[in-house]
Amino acid sequence: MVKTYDANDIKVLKGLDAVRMRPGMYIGTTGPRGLHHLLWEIVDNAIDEAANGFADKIEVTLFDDGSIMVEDNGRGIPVDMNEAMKMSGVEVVFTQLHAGGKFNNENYSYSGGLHGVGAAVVNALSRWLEVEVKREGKVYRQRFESYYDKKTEKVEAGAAVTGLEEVDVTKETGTKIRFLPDDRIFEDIRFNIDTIAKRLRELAFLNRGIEIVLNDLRQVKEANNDEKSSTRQEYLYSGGLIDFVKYINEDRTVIHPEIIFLEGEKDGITAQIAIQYTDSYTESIFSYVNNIPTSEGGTHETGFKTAITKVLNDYARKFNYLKERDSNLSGEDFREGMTAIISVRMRNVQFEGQTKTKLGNSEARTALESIVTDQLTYFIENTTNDHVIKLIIEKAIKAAKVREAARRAREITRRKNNLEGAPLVGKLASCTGRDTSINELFIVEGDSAGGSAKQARDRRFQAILPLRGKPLNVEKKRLDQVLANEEFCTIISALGTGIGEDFNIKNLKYDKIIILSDADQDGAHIRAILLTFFFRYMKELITEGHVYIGLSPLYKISKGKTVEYAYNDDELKEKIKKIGKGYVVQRYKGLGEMNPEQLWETTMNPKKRSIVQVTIEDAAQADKLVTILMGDKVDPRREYINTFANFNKIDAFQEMGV
Ligand code: 0RA
Repeated sequence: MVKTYDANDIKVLKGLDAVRMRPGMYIGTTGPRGLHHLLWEIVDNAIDEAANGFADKIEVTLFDDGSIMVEDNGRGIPVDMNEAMKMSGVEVVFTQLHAGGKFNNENYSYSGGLHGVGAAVVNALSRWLEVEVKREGKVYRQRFESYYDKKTEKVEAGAAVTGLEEVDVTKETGTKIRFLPDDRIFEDIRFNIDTIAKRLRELAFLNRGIEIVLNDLRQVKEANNDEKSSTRQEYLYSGGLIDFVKYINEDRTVIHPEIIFLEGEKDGITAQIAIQYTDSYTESIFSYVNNIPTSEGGTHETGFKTAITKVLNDYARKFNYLKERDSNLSGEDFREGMTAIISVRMRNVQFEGQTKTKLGNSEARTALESIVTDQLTYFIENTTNDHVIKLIIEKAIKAAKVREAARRAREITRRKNNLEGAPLVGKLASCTGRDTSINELFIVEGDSAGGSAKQARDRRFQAILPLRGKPLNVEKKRLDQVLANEEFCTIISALGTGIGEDFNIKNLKYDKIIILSDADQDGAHIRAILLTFFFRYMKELITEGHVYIGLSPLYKISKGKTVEYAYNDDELKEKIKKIGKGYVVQRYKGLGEMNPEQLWETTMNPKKRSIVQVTIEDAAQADKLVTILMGDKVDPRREYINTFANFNKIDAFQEMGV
C-alpha cells in the first residue's frame, strides 16, 4: 500500500502514543501473555457481536508474515461519520482509547472486565493494522501504521495511513481485522497455536452455537515443530456447557449419563451451569465471568456452592436419607466427584485476588444462590430426574462417612507414629545405622523373596519390608480404606513421614525406597499400585527423588564356575554369545527363586545392581496419567504406556497388559 499522506492526515494521537510508551499499563506485559492479549482483544469484540446475536461465525488466521486476522460475520463496525469525533466509526474504534459501542452499553450488554481495553490498543502496539468492513452493501477498508524514528524519537502510534476507502460491493456483513504485532514492542511476536486453540475451544464451549475456526497458514511453525502444512480446526458446540462437561469427563467414569443444566437470570445477572458427577474423589469446578476464567473462584462460586449444599441437604431429608437427628452433609461431601462449569454474565465486574481472577461482586453471590436454588429445585421436582439426585445424595453420604472415618484413621496412625522406640514395624527388618541420608528401604514382593533379602542385605543401611500378596489398588480407594489396609499401614509407619495432610518429608527415615517386585504381570501390578499410592498420598517422595524401582535379572546363564545374569532377552543373547557352548540358562520366575547371594549380587549390592529412579516431570500431567493407568478405562491406559517414558524402561511394566 502506497503511503500518500501529508501532515494533515496524521492526527496527533496522544492517547495511542501513550499506549506505546507504557504498554504494560494496557496489556500487562510485553511477553507472550501481552502478545496474545492483543488477539484476545479483537476476538472478544467478535465474540460480543456474536453473543448479542449478530454473528455466528468467527475465523482466526495466522499468516507467515507474523500477522494474525480475526473475521466475524456480524453487523460490521459503523462506517458513518461520528459527529462528535469528526471521523468515521471505524477510525474512532481504532484510534480512540475507550471508544466504540462497548462504552455506551447500548449495543453491548456485557463487557469483559480486564478485557475491552479496546481495538485502539491493539492498533497502537502493531506495526500495521488493516480493517475491512462489510456493511450496507459495500466493502470498506482502512490501514493504520505505527512509526518510531530513533533519531528524532518521534512516535506515531496507529496512525491512519489511508482513509476509509470503499473498495467493493457485497451482500454480506462483517468485520475483518488483520494486524502485525510490533517487534519493537514485544520480545517475541510469534503466536502460540496451542494457546490460541485452547482459548478458542473454550470460547466455543462458553458460547454455544458460535462457530470458531482456527487456520494456521504459517509454513514455519513454532520451535520443535517442523510441521509444514497449514492446519484448520473448527470448534462448534451446539450443547455449549453441556459439551464442555462431556469433554472434561471424557476420560473419567461418570455416575449418571445425563448432564444437569441450570440456567437463569436475576437482577441483570445471567448464569448457565452444567454439572455431572464422576466416580472421582475430587471436585473440578471451572467458573467464568463474561467468558473470562475465574481461576480463584469468587462470589459466584460461593453462591453456587451454598445453593447446592442447601438444596441437596433438603432433598436428602425429604427422601429420608437423613433422619431428624442426623446433621447436614457438608458442601465438600456434595462436591466430591463433581465436574461443573459455571458461566456468568454481568456488568461492572470487579476482579480481586492475587491474580485478579477472583470475582468480588457481592450481587453475584445472591444472584447465583437464587438461580441455582430455583433451577436445581425445579430439576429435582421433575420425577424423571429422581435417580440422578438419589445417586448424588448417596455418593455424598458415602463421602461424609469416609471423611469421618479418615479423620479417625489419621488420628490412629498419628498415635502409632508417635510411639517412640518402635523399631520393628510389622514385619519390617530395620537397619542398624541411623543415617537417614544413606539408609535404604526395600519393599519386596512376597515372603520368600523377603526372607532372602533379609539374609542378603547389608543390615547397616538396608531395611527390608516384605509385602504379602497384593496391596489394595489405591486409585479406587479413599484414604480411610488405604489406612485400614495392613500393608499400607506398615509402609506408612516404616517411612515415618505420616500421610495425607500429616505428611512431612523431614521425617523420612530412608534416602531410597526401592520397590522389588517380580518381573511378571503380578509384579508389575504391585509396583504400579505402590507408585500410585506414593503419588497420591506422598507425592514429595517421588518429586524429591526418593522412589526407585529395583531391576532383578530374568535369566542366569552359567557354565562351570562362570555365572552371568541377563535382565532382558537381548542381554540374554549377548551373554550366551559371551559364554559360548555348554551354557545352562535358568529363567527366574520370581525373586523368591534366587538365593540370598544371588539376590545380593544382582539386585541389592549398590555397586552392581540396576535401579531406576521414579521421576515426575509434571505432577499435574502425572496425576491424570496415574488415573488413566489405574482407573478402569482401558484405552487411555494403552496410551499411557506409550507416553510415560520413565516407566517404559521397565519391560515388565509393558507386560502387565494394561
Ligand atoms: C460498534 C457498534 C456496532 C458494532 C460494532 C461496534 C462492532 C465492532 C466489532 C469489532 C469486531 N467485530 C465487530 N462487529 C461490530 C453496532 C453498529 C450497528 O448498530 O449496526
